Amino acid sequence: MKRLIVILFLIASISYSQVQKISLSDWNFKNTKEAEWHKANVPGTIHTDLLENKLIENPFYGTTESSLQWIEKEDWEYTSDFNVSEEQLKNNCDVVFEGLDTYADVYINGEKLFSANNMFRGWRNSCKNYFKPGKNTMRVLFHSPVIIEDSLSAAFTKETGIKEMPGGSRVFTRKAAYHYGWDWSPRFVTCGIWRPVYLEFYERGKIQDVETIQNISGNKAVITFNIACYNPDGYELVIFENGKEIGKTPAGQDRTVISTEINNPKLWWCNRLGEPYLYKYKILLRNGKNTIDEKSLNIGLRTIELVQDKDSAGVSFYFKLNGVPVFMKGANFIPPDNFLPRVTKEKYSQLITTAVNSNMNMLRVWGGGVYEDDEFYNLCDENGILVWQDFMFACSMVPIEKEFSENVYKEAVYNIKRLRNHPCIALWSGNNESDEGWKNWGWQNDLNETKKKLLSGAYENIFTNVLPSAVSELHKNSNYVSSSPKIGWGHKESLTEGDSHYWGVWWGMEPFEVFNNKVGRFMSEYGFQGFPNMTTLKSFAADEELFLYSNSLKAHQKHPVGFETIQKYMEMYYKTPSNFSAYIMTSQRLQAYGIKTAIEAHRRAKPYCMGTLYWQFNDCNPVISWSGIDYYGSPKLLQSAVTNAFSDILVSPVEENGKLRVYIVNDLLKDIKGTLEISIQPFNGIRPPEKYLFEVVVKGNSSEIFFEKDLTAALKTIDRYTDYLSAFLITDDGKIYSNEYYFCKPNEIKIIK
Ligand code: BMA
Repeated sequence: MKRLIVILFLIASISYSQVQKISLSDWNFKNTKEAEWHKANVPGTIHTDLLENKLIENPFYGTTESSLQWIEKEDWEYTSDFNVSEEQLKNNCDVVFEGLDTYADVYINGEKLFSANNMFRGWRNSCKNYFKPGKNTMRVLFHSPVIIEDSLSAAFTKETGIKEMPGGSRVFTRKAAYHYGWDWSPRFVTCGIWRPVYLEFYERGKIQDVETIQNISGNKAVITFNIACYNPDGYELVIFENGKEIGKTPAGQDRTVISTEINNPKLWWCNRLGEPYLYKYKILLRNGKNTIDEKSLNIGLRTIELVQDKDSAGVSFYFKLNGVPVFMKGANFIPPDNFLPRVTKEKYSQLITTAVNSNMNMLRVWGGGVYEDDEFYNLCDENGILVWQDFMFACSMVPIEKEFSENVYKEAVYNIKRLRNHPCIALWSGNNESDEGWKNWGWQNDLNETKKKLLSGAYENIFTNVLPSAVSELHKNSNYVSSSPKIGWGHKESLTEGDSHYWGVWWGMEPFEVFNNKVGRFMSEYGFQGFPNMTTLKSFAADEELFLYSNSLKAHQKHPVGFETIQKYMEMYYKTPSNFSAYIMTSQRLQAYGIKTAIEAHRRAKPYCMGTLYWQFNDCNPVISWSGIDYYGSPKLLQSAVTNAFSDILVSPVEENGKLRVYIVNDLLKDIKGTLEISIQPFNGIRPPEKYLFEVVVKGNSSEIFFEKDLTAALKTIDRYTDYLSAFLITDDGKIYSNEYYFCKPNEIKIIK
């Protein structure tokens, strides 16, 4: 009875003037060439639907990937039946697809509503006139992306005489680049309704979009809400701040601007530097007591400025958060699955929690993936993780057609509007390594001047015109760079100006020690592979396949010479075990050792260098890759190594310029007092340690040398192979930061002489 009353109350309180959102979740799918329909999951992908229906094997298992390549060449269709009432039909109705991957025609009751051609855009279309009372049918027809892009590519070659677009024919489709395979991803060119789809019925009002602009000066902050509504009857807008009504105004037909002032605002800070405080706002569109529509927003008050100033060394690259230069510590984030609708809120939460616990304050959403789901950015807001957001372009040039750049503009508008109110967004970046590719990877070799001009013109248009104009128009006070890195790693300027991807280690086969010298202004990529843990390997390889170069392992090593590279470095630094599980652990030790070396070098070089983001944070499939946490969330040794190397205070011993030095890097904004204890001693304890004790004051936001000894003199008493150095900073408030230093490579250490 009680339940019945509640239901009756609910029905009574839903007046039709309210915006009604109805998810379409009951779908079937089939290959267009076949007759049989199967149950589909929406949001979903064709691969996961085929898997759920047991029509294919697990795409990640063994060598299955190669046998599933036929899927990308087929056309697939999805249908859903749903009811619409006479009552609902009196209202306006939009059908909203938050994501369609990629070339899709959408029909209602046999009539075409629209066609989609961009995975990164959401699609809203008025559909009232397509509906009838009772049963209605929605049909979505997905065309094979590879067939379309191959024909676009052939037309491009015919028109321009250019053999191939740098990046290949995938570049003609606005779809996640890693779907086509990457050096850590299998190739699954999937399709599907990958984000939620729903109907929205509304009668006489709707909040369409809210832009917030903040102005913080002194101890006052002003937030301006720029609200777009459909509002033919002039309903009022009411704003609540942390649950309290703070303003009310009749809403305009089109735009309404409301401002609110906050005295002594609590600022939003990144992880480890303060609280990522969020003011909670709710905006209601109201007709008397009836709420017609509402929007919730969490606003973090902060300023974020990318400083690129000429200086005596070159050009700086650092972020000022709330006016303070902040050293960025983090990694490159890739999509957490090949099949994106499987990425749950829990998965995002696990990843962001790892970032927070690893002392990170920034993640770079890399341009060959996707603009992540809202949930990712909400978690970054709540946890103080700043986001370097690439636009979705990686390692390619771009098509020359006007339609392409118009499509990109619409994609930029959609995503900037979706993300601009998040305090976590620190930077918009045009692309990943396309500028570097154009200048350094031989893409221009076979091109005459006219062809070069054609391609560079299209590039310039997108990255120095279309995208930055969209950013400056729609996201006030934000930052934009056209490409990451600014200059390729083969050029010396890559270490003196802008951000840098340093791949001399790994791709260039240079030893880890080179990380100590190749330090740029902001290290936005560098990395080294490590095998995932045994349970992860066992998830795709049968026991008898658990050895190097087995078919299953080869299918999960996507780098052309990945195994060989790991092996060469292992021989440089460790004893190569013959036992497979010991080999895996040694590869993880090797990876951790290399990346620790890099991070410490970058941090010691502060403020010359002001950021370090290693490649790569996570995985999209169980694979041998550069990640610190694997597809299942299982950490490699790298993750604990970076947690230590990213700690607020780092004690870092090093041999440099003929000296033995111990640095202390303090990323906190306050001075730290304590005792620095250094001891140099043999592993076997046959000699008493050489000890040094200093009272130290480590200035806030600094990196300084606190111990220095001439190396030749020091080596008179130190034996490189049997001795090690340990350094402890014991702060006056009782915290301990420590590090160890070996005077030789790990495989040269002699514990007992
Ligand atoms: C970087 C990235 C990716 C790649 C990684 C490892 O340059 O931008 O393109 O996966 O190197 O090779």
